[in-house]
Amino acid sequence: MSGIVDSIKEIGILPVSISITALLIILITVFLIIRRKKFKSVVLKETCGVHAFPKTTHELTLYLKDNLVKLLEDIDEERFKQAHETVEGYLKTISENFLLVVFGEFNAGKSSFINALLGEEILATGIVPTTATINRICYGDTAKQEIVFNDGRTQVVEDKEALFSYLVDEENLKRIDYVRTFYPSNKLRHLDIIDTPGLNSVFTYHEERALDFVHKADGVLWLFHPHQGGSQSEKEYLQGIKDYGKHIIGIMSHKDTIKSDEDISRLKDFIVDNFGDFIDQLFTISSRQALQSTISGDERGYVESGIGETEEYLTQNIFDRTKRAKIESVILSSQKSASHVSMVMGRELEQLNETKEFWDCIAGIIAQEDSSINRDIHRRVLRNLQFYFEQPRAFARQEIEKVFSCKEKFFACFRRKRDFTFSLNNEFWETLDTGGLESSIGAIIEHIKQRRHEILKRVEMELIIENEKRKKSGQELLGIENNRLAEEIHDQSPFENNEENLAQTFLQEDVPRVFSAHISFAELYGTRGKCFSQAKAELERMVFGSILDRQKMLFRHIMNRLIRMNEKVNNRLVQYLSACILRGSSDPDEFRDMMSLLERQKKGIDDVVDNLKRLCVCGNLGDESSVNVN
Ligand SMILES: Nc1nc2c(ncn2[C@@H]2O[C@H](COP(=O)(O)OP(=O)(O)OP(=O)(O)O)[C@@H](O)[C@H]2O)c(=O)[nH]1
Ligand SMILES: [Mg+2]
Repeated sequence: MSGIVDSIKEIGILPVSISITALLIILITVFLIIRRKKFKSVVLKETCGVHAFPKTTHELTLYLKDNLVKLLEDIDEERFKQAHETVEGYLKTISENFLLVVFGEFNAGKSSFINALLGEEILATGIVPTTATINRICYGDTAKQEIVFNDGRTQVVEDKEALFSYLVDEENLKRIDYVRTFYPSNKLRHLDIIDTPGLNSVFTYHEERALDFVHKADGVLWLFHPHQGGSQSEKEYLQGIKDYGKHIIGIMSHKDTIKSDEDISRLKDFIVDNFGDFIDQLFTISSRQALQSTISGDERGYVESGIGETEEYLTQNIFDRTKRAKIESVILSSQKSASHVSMVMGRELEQLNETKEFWDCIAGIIAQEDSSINRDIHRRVLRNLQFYFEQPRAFARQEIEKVFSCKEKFFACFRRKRDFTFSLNNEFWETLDTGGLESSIGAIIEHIKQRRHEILKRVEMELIIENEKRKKSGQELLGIENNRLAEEIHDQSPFENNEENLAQTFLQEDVPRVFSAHISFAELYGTRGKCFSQAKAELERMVFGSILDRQKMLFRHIMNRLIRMNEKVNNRLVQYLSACILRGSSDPDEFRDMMSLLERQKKGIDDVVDNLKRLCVCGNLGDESSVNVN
């Protein structure tokens, strides 16, 4: 025991701290391994139910099919069909060779670079646009070339000259799908290189076909000519390739034609400044020097040419791991397609959200304003009704006053001749044709005027006769002059100035009520049993009561009409918004369902994109030999 203590003492402080550090390192490493394992199982458990990282094309295909392809299939919308087909296309090629596609403007040095890379002049090169068709360079035990026709037939090419003269004919060119070049290079074991006709060359037909390889490419080499490069069209092509999520490696050729190292860095800087966003790396090489030194075994020339550095990069990233690189390429391309769909959906969701907010806001305002709008309408209508009914009210008041003042005057004149006044009164009202009142205000006015005139004449006659009698019998004459009474009665007529007003709007409907009240009054008054003030009060109650009822009714009617109008406007607004913006749906619930479906779909796709990103970034895909291309 004491031995152990002694030995600890002997070890001292420093070695103890070293052991603690070692222990910590071990613990952190164990923790990281556990975390990594956990991450792997979580990622794939959540997604494809596979508990290991996809080490085979089969596993990845399964994952993508079960998730991304299925999701895109379920979306079932025309505009996402292309993404669906693209991802399916990637999956179909997953077991095929890695496709390294060489693009660039014509004469940039594409074919020469491939020759330099493979160490033999297997492709034709030249200062005029040379590569007329797509050239696929694959592994073969022996070097040979064949033409693959559009119908699938193949024809072996005897020599380069024969091929060249065959391709000069444009008609022949149209019959060709591509030219296949077999070459025994280990670099080509699991990789095909595609040499393309230069962009902006004369071979437009095959140039277009070359662009078909943009999305098929697993890796892209872009050749820049140091003295001709930097065009806008190059930028556009590069942007297009980048949009497909492809890795692009930039190669500036013709290094041997650049005078000084300074110029080399200046030209490199120019390319990086202008195209740096598109390319992962930029290498400067002399294909001519590289090929020559490979053939002649000139090691110094080989190093000087710059091909070594390029080759090393390509070996590390592609040639030595083509199967992995292929999987990564499929992951990246699928991720790009899915991201695109997600982006489109995101934009659409944003728009729909804005619409929904706008819609909800309008609905809120309508709901809030409804009562205040109605209150406002209420006030306005009430005010107007007061105004409108002022006229019938005044009219009724005048009528009542007039009737009574006339009668009072008559009573004053004919204190002893009451019967006459009664008969006069009855006659006036009885002759009024109430049946046709509603249809013609003018007729009423005319009737009233005529009857008044007749009554006036008769009153005047009665007065004259009465006074004649009085004169004969020496009695006191009645104090009111005939014409003065006539004038007074005439002036009291409310119809003289109101004709126009009466003919207007709802006043028309109220006049008959006032008159029918008059008729009742006449009947009432005709019973003789009631005293004057009582009769007047009764008449007022009837007339004003009827006006008030009418007023209320009209008010209710106007209110209902306005509310209905308001509802119609609201409904129409909702319908408009629904029809125009809500993807053809006029049903708010349907709209909300659509939005949540879109949200769910986007979420599903985003999850897959996240997983694919993690696979690319964190995925230690292991060494090449562990990849099983099944
Ligand atoms: N000095 C020098 N010449 C080169 C180099 N690379 C290519 N060339 C020459 O440039 C010309 C065009 O080269 P190609 O390889 O045919 O160019 P390309 O891009 O394939 O051209 P197209 O097939 O017509 O699109 C040829 O004459 C080549 O010999 C280089 O690095 N140095
Ligand atoms: Mg070429």
